[in-house]
Amino acid sequence: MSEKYIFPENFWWGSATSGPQSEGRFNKKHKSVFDHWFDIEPEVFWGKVGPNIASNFYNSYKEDLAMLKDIGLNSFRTSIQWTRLIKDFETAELDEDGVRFYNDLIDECIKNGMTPVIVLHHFDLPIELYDKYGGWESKHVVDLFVKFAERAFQLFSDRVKHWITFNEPIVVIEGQYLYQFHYPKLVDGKKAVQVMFNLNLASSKAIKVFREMGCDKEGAKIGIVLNLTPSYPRSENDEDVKAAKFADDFFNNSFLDPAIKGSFPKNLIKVFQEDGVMFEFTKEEMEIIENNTIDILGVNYYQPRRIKVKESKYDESKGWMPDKYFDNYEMPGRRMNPYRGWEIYPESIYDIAINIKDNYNNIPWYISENGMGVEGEEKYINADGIVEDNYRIEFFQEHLKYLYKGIEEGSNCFGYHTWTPIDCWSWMNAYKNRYGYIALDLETQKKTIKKSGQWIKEVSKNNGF
Ligand code: BGP
Repeated sequence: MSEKYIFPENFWWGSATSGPQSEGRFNKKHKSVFDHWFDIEPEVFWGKVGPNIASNFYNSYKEDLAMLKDIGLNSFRTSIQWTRLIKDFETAELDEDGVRFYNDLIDECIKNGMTPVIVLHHFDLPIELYDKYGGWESKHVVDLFVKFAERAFQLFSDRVKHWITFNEPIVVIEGQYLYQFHYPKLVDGKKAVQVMFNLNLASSKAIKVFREMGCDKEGAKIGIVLNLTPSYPRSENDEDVKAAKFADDFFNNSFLDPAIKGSFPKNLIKVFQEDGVMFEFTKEEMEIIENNTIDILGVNYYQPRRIKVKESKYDESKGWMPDKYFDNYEMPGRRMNPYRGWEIYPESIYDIAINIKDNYNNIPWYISENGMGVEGEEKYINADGIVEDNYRIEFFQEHLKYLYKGIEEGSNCFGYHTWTPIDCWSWMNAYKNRYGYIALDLETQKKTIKKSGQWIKEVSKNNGF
């Protein structure tokens, strides 16, 4: 690898947050599943801190966006909350204050020279739609989402040229239907598989409407953000390799394939059919998925997945679970981020880049999240009051070097966004681990640029380091 890393022209140096994690619930007329969960069970959230105030972005977006400009960012991703923009979910009647807020936010972003990237769903299903219809289990909810998407395109696509249907749809399945970290913490593999199909369908239907409205003709692009966790087998032994392939199909390719190739991985469908958990679909729905693939892909990368053949006894009491086909493997000597409990393995970014190039038509893509959550950053505050987060700078540099190598070998990557610009609310972990370029004092809401914020400014200016 070379010693200077200069990235392609017009490269995106940016950062991402989401509506529910930054705005606070101010003036929001509806509750998302997370709002509701916090209202009924605040004790499950770290320090009993919920999304009510979050990072106060609803009130401070002007100052916040000016700070992002200050640290050199040229692009910024957030999400529109369905529960803020829409007053009546059935008719998609608009909430006037929601319209005003997102209009101003987008204008302000552009005024500050940052390309806005707008997501339509970041884990924030309206609770009413879960209670009434079972949320993503229901095809009616899929259609209501499409109505919401259509409204957003009508309102903002004159200025927003990069749209994302879903952020990390597999996490909805893992959190809500398999591993109990999203409300209402079900363990139901069959429903999980139906939701896998329905979320793919919702994304494709929204893309279809986007193109029917002619947004693409006005130069706008649409895609999806997937958290790719490449599965590495414990050994080259056939059984380990097969287990890793299944994990890849279930956790990554179940969205990557439909989004880019318009079809589901064959082996996965075979397993679903043989195990009696196949999703319900019509021929027409499958054609919608086939014909409405994405223009751009966002990849959130935090950690790899290490897999071995199933050795533990499968717990039948849980019904069908993907875990029937693999065990997670704790590789000896792996490097960990102890605060988040995630392995640090920057090499994966290169593997992802090459996989997209070789197996996914070298579609234009970008890193839409990469970051390191650290607890207790106060202890790194220096005499000037600045968090000296050298570990974060090193983390970014290491990942960028592998991204660079992938680009050098022809992968079509156009940007690098970190998670997150300003410390924000992290679901059940609330404000335990901080990820930002900018520190947030939760008591006073004061925001201070960290050393990594000064660092990215230089990187962005030089288009590399
Ligand atoms: C991603 C999500 C983000 C964000 C990030 C950090 O999975 O898209 O919403 O929260 O991970 O993870 P966490 O907040 O769980 O530490």
